[in-house]
Amino acid sequence: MKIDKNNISDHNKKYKNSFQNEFDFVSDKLEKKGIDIEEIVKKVSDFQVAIPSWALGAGGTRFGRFSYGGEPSSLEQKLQDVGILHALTRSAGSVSLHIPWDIPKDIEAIKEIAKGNEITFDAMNSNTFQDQKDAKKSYKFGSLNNSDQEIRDFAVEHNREVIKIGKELGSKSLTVWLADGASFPGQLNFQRALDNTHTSLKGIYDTLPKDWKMFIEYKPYEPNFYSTTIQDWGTSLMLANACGEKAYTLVDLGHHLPNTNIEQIVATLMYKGKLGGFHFNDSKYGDDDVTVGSIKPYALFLIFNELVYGMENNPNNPELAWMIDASHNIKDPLEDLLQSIEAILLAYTKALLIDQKELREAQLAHDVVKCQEILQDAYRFDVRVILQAARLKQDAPLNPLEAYRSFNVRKNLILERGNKTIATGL
Ligand code: PSV
Ligand code: MN
Ligand code: MN
Repeated sequence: MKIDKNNISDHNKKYKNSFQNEFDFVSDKLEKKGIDIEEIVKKVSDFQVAIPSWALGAGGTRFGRFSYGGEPSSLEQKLQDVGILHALTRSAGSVSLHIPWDIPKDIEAIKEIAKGNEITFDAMNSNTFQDQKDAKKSYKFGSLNNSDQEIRDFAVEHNREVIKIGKELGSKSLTVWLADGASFPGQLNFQRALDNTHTSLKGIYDTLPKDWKMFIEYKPYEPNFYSTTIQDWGTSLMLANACGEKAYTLVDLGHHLPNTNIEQIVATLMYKGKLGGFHFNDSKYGDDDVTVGSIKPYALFLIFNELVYGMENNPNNPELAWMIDASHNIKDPLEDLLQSIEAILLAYTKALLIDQKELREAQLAHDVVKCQEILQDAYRFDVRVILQAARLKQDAPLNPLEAYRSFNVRKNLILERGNKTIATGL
């Protein structure tokens, strides 16, 4: 199943007039504020977010999994799905693979399919939180932090293997997320667990190719409910600093305790040039992984304000590896990803509207009310037509979700792949 370009142009013809009226109106309004809409449109069209291979099927919870028809059951099909998202948005031009779920059987063939779908390979993810069939060692009591040297070596070796596969595919980074921790007090010696994690990460880092980066993810709890060895951004940053200049912290929006000020964490990491990766999702309670922007869109906007500021003012911080890390169990996974992409771009665009000079002046004048007005004025501005303009410029549909439905994408995927499908992944 591929998106037919003729369908896209028919779709756009249908909406072209109303789009143009709206665009002219918004462009005029922004001009009065001294903002060049074309500059914003350009930035929005350049923004690319990676799609994780494990979000293309319906996710499950520990209470069950409800499969969704037409889910991809092979890496080839996952790439096709990302190709569909990219054709509909032009903002999803890369995929993030998880090994061993996505081990390519024929590297060259996989690269060809990716190329045909205009997809590149973003960060590779290792998996030391599950035991694979017939595995020689078990991660039940930890992987990189394990008290058993042989298990640590086994986990380090797996990460090296992931780097090797990634190198062949053209990826340039490795993301390490660990489930390592303890479920009960006394189970683990915190200092030894941290020291083991440090040594193991260094063992992985030392085999990283010159032009690669390593991203260290943190998470306060789950699957362990008493302690997690890399529990927060401070621990991640400490380990990244201990590994070296190619190691960075990765912020996943769902990996914070409720009400944490994530925008401040982002600012702190960028100030030190150590924010490497970013996982988008939304949450109400914990690592809920629900659709981006579905619960706290204003918080997302405030985070983007810091990201935009950092991208403009912290040249020491590398370009960020953006990824959606959401998966859920009831929606069509592709529709959900389209909603997430839209929410990310909306928050980014609104953050681009903030007049940073004016904000700085208001801050220096301690005009607290004005500061808030400046932020909220940008947040309340309807920027949807700017996203449409970015898509139109790249021959993508003005309304991706509607196009997805009217092109009968899911129906065709079900016809091709069947109704009772299960994708590999979480
Ligand atoms: C588990 O919490 C998790 O959601 C992490 O965020 C990882 O990035 C992802 O799974 C894949 O391992
Ligand atoms: Mn994540
Ligand atoms: Mn997570």
